[in-house]
Amino acid sequence: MKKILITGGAGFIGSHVVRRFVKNYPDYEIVNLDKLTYAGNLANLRDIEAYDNYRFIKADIVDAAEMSQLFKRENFDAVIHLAAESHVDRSISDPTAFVMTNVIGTVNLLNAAKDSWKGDYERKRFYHVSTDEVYGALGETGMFTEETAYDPHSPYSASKASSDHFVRAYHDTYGLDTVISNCSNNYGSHHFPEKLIPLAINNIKNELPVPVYGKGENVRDWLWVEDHARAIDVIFHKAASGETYNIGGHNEWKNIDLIRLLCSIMDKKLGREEGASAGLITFVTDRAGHDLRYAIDSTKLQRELGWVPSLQFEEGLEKTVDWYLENEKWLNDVTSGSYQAYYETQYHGR
Ligand code: NAD
Ligand code: TDX
Repeated sequence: MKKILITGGAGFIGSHVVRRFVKNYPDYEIVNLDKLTYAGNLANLRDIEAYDNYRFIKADIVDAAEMSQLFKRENFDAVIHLAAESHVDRSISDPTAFVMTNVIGTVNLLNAAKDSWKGDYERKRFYHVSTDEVYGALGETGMFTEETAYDPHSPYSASKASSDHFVRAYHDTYGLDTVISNCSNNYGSHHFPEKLIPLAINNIKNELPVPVYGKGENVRDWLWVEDHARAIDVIFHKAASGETYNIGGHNEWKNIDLIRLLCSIMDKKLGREEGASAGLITFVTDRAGHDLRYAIDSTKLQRELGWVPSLQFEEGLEKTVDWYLENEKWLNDVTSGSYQAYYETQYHGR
């Protein structure tokens, strides 16, 4: 029996991790803690919310006193920490929110874990979920390995890099059992439509302009979210204390090529003439400090822990489109209200 705190479980990746652990480990007690910001949505977990081994707590990781009381009361065996402000564009308009949640929130959890475990870290674990963006940007060649020096450029990646450093510092200073993974861009169901793929699906569906930053030359390495959740499962159970693993799909796409592929898939699904949706592509002002290319070398994870991605991108993208087309209510619910205001500010006049 293990009692595991998963933070950010109502978000995109967190909901896939919670679902996987609740279903695959009936003898674990899974506690999902989430503030339910604009990005958190309990509808993501409807299918598992009635499971006996699942519980939800609404709380803010920035509240140090609440985190401390919670850990003392619950006596968790492990933490899988995903709660974060996660959107680069929002970090450019409001960096402080990213420092609060991603840096202060992480330190609050580390302190609460350290204090409640009182130096006895046997069979305890603090797993921090991070991003490839901490490594900065690549040119035309090369890949990020676990040895690549940190070089974050956006307020988002700077806040994630800082949180990674704190996690390592708690391992090195206090002996806390920590693991970190740095993953590339995820895609799949339940992805909030402020990020490229779900935003483009939503706009193509509604025949709205599909905004591509700059010339669409930037490259991202895309991984199916359920492959990420499976990697987290493997690392959580098998990694040695203090380890770091990169997670990625060896699946690099220029943004413009990805959007063209998406348009073609959606033309077929929506019964539109081939090429019709590509006419919606609109080049807009580039993101400030836009990292050119990310590419993850996940050889260490494959070699040491035997994880490999399961799904080809074309197949995964088609599955993702199907999910959005079948879950119109989910999409309509999350794009009503404050989403409209965000969209107007982010893209108006761009
Ligand atoms: P998301 O924005 O979809 O979800 C974040 C969740 O955290 C939301 O449910 C939100 O309500 C919650 N949250 C935010 N602030 C909180 C706070 N102060 N207290 C408690 N809960 C709070 O993010 P995501 O895309 O699912 O990313 C999850 C994690 O994975 C993040 O740490 C992110 O940095 C990392 N990551 C994401 C990607 C990606 O492609 N999306 C890739 C690599 C790593
Ligand atoms: O409207 C858009 N047009 C566009 O061209 C948006 C929203 C994005 N883009 C570009 C910017 C990036 O090059 O598409 C690429 C992907 O953008 P995002 O979906 O915002 O993702 P990215 O900035 O790469 O960051 C993501 O991957 C790493 C997640 O949001 C992070 O949480 C994760 O750590």
